[in-house]
Amino acid sequence: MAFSDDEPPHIALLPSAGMGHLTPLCQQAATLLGYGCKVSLIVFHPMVSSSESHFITTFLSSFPSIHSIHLNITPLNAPGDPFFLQFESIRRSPHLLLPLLNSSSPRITSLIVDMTLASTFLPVISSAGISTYIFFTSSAAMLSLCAYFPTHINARKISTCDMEIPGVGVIPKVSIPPLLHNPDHLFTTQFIENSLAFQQASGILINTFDDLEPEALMALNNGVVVPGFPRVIPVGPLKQLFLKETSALAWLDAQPERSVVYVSFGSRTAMSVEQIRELGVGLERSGFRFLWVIKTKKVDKEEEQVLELEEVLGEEFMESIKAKGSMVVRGWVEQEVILKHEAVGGFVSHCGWNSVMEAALYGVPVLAWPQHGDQKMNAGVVKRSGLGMWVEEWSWGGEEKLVKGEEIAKRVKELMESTTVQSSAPRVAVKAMNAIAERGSSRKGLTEFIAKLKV
Ligand code: UDP
Ligand code: G50
Repeated sequence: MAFSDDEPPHIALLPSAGMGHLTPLCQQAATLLGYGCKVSLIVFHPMVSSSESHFITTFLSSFPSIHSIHLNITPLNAPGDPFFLQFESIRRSPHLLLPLLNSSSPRITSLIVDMTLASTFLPVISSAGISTYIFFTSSAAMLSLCAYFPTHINARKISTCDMEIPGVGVIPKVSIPPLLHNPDHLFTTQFIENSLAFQQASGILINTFDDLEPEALMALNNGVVVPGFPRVIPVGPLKQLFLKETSALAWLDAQPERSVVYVSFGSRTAMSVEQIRELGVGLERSGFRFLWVIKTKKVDKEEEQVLELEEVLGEEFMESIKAKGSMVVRGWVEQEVILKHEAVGGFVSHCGWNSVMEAALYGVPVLAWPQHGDQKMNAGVVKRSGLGMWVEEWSWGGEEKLVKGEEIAKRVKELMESTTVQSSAPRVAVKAMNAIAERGSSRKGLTEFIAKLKV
């Protein structure tokens, strides 16, 4: 892209904690670099998980022209979700960033900040004369909920009932992120403050595309959800980075086309041992070969201190998995490589938004099993778009009642054998590819965004 006076805009990106936030912001950084922008990435240390530290090291060495700004923060010593606590420590650090932004050369013209950090960074950055954009790493459905939430709370005082989002529809109480039912929770106060701060932003970039979520995007951009809401710019699916090979590749290469079920609940979801065992039974009884990534701890660093897989699943089961040619792994796999592989015919997913967008890009049918947070909102998108199916009775990760192996087997078979979902998911991939092709909606949105950045 050519810039008017040969001076490209200098954009700084500010990711938040967790792979689900770090990955999309880095993907966006790589894309902007490809468009000829000067790009800086702000990195806070120490990070919560080993996956984040490994990822950032590989990313920065793969893109040496991305300038990195490293800042040290003091982790909060308090009980609670380590990722949410890290959000909070970063949220308390805008003063560390300000002098660096002011002294950067060439001058930083715009900042793209993760939505979880918006309310504390936006006022400080804007006062330095830098235009600020939000990056929303979840679905447009979730953005509409987030945008409307302060109004909903004001009208109802409590969030214990269904929520009607103007232009989007009624969100049943059970689909609202559970923490939002507690108005005193740190996550909820951050959520409301961020939502209100969005209104001060110059725009909101989001990893989705027009054809995937037309209603929610239209309602947001027509001011139906919140009058005067900033422009929401869908830029997804994001550029895949393919930083590493994955250990499962050789195994996948040996499998027939569309024959494997890939099972993963993202980077930070640990299921109960009981539910893991039922899932194992279900996968086996489905009769399909599977590639299953198991996590028993929320933070990967703690994974070494826990039970061996044999202890979780039983030696007999592990033997039987081996004999039938399936694969169980613990720890990190390169999901992009797996979903792109032609041997994969279905994805049992928690519906973290990045996973949903990756499945959409490669047309892999999803069996949605939301575990917490925004994942039911995302599972709704999976179902409505034809990308996959969602068994709503399973509830949050089988938390209220264990989902039995028999039931899981039935649904996995349905996922792999249903001609409806097996043909509708690839159609979603065609739309995803169109969105990022020349003259596609996401490509257009991004080009217009870059063109508007003042130098
Ligand atoms: N991911 C991966 N390998 C793993 C687990 C996760 O590559 O073993 C990637 C996945 O492809 C996605 C991100 O990490 O890009 C996880 O984000 P998502 O929104 O799907 O879920 P979260 O981990 O935030 O719950
Ligand atoms: C992560 C998580 C739970 C959860 C969400 C996560 C979201 C996304 C939207 O990202 O709901 C969001 C907006 C503003 C904010 C936090 C999250 O401050 O584990 O619900």
